[in-house]
Amino acid sequence: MRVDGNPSTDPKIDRYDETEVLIVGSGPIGAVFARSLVDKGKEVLMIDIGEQRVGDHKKNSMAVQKDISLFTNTVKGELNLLSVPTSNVEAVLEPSSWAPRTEQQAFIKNGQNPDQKPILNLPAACATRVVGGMGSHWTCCIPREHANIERSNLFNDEEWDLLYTKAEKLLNRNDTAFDDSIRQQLVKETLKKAYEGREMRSMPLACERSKLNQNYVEWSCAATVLGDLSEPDYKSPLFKIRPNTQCLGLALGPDKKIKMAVTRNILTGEMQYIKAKKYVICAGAILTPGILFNSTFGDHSLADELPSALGCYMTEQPMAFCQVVLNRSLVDSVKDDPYHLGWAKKVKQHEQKYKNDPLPFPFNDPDPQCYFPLSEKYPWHTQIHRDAFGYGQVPPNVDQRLIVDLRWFTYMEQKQSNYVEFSSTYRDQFGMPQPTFHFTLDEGALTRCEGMISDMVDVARKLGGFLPGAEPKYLAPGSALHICGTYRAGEEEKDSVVDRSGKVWGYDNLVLGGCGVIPTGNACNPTLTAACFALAAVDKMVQELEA
Ligand code: FAD
Ligand code: G3F
Repeated sequence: MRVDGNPSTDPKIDRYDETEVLIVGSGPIGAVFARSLVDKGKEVLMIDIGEQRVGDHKKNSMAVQKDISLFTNTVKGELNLLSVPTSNVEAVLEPSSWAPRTEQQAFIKNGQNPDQKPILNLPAACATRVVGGMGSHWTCCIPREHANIERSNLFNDEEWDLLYTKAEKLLNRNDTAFDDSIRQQLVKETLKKAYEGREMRSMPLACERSKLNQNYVEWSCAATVLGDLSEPDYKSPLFKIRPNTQCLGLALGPDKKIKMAVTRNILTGEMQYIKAKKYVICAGAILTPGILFNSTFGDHSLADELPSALGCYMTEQPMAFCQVVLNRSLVDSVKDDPYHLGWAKKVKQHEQKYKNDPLPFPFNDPDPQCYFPLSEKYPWHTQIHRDAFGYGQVPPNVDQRLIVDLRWFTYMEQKQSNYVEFSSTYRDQFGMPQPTFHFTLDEGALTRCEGMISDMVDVARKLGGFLPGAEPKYLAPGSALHICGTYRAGEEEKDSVVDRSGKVWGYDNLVLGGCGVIPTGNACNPTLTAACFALAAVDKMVQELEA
C-alpha cells in the first residue's frame, strides 16, 4: 500500500496512536517480545486480529463469522466427556497391545469410567471448564418453555412472564437479527407455504447485530452479561474474577450452615478457603452435584445430609439431526423474487460484483435461523439453522450457503430412577468424584421420538437433498447438552433439592443455579429458563442479606 501524502488517494486514516514499539500478533512469540521489551522499560503497543474478553463467546471472532466451520473444533476442544465406559476395552485393541486383563485394570483417565454401563450412559454428555462456561460457544437459542407442556408451576403465569422478560433482557434476546437474509426468508416462506397453520418463526437468539459493523453479530455470553465488569481494565471494588481456581467442596459448620468453600489454584496447587455469607454453586448440571458429593471433610459428608433427590430426576433431550443442501429449484427461484421481498435487487448487485459466483446469495447473507416452536400437535423443539458441531461438518468443497442444519429435540419425563452417581473410588481428570450415569428413556419419549424424526425428514425434504454423511439420524444421548433436573427445584424436600429460589432445603446459605434446578421435562433449550430461576434466587438472596 502506498502513502503519497495525497488525501484523495491515500488510505483514509481515522486515528493515530503513538508507541515506542508496535507488536502485531499476540501469540507466544509476540508475547515474548512484549514481555522482554516491557521488562527493559520500552513502551509497547500490541495489536491482534482476535478478540477475547473475560467470558467472551468464541463465535464473536470475525474469522469464525466469515467461516463457521472454524468453530467446529473450538466446540469439540472445549467439551470434556463426562463418562466413558472402559470395563471392556480389550475388544478394540490388538492382542499384543497393552490392554487391561482384569476389571481392576480398566482405564480411568479423562472421564474413563469402569463403573459406567454403556447401555445406561449418556455417551455424549460433556462439561466445559473455561471462564465463560458453555456460554463461550453456545448456540444462543433462548426460547421460553411451553406453558402447558414444559413449564413448571413453581411460578405463576405472571411471575414467569416477569422472570422471562428480565432474563431475555439480560441475554439480549433478539428475534430479527437474521431476518434481513435471503436464505432466512427463503426457508421461512417455503416452510410457511408447506405447513399452513403451523407456526414458523425466526429463532429467538441471544445476540445483536454489531453496532460497529452490521455484517457481524455479537453473541451473548458471560462477557455481555457482565458488561463493563468483563472489561480487562475495569476496576471495581465489587467485582473480581479469579481464574484457574477450582472449588473442591464446601465445609459444613455445626449449625447446618456452609462454613467455607475449599478451593485450589489449579496451577500452583495452593489451597484457598473462601468464607461467604451465601454460597452459590453454578458449575453445570453434573459438576455442581459433583462438588457437593466431594464435600466430605473429617467425618462429615455434606452429600449424606442433603436431600436424597440430589443427582436424581435427570433428563436429557433425545435429539435428531440432519443437514440438507438447498433444492436447485428453490435456489434458482431467488432471482425472480417470488415473495416480493426485494431479493432481485440484492442478487443483481451481487452478480455484478462477483460474476463468477454460481449462487445468487450475497457472501454476507446471514445464515437461516428459524424454527417451528413446540406445540401440542408437534411436541418437539426444532432448529432450522447453521451450527458448527463435529457431527455436522460440511465438506470444504460444498458452498456453505447451500447448507441448512435441522435439529429436533423432544422431552422426557423426570423420573427418580434416572440419576447420576459419584464414585468414591474413581476421580475425574480434575480430581473430582467420577460421575456415572443411569439413564433410560421412558415410553412416552420413545413414542415421541418416532414422530419427531419423521417430522424432521418431512421438513427436510421440503428444503433440499440430504448432505451425504448427514442423513437423518438420532444423535448419541447427551448430544443436546441440555441435562436438567439433577438438583431440581420443588415444593418439598422429598422429591426436590432446592426450593423455587434455588436454596437447598435446610441450608440457609447454600444456593444452586443452572439447568440442574429445572424440575420438568423440556424439549427447548433450557438456559433461559435456568436464568429465570437464577433471577428468582437473586431476589430472595438480596432480601435475606438485607434483612
Ligand atoms: P456452564 O456453562 O457449564 O458453566 C459452568 C462453569 O463452572 C464453567 O465455567 C466451569 O469452568 C465452572 N466449573 C465447573 N466445575 C468447577 C469447579 N469445581 N470449580 C470452579 N469452577 C467450576 N443452551 C441454550 O439454552 N441454548 C443454546 O442455544 C445452547 N447451545 C449450546 C451449544 C453448545 C455447543 C453447548 C456446549 C451448550 C449449549 N447450550 C445451549 C447449553 C448452555 O450452554 C448451558 O445450558 C449453559 O451454559 C449453562 O450455564 P451454567 O453457567 O449453568 O453452566
Ligand atoms: C444444544 O445445547 C443447543 O441448545 C442447540 F442449540 C445446539 O444446536 C445443540 O446443542 C447441538 O448439539
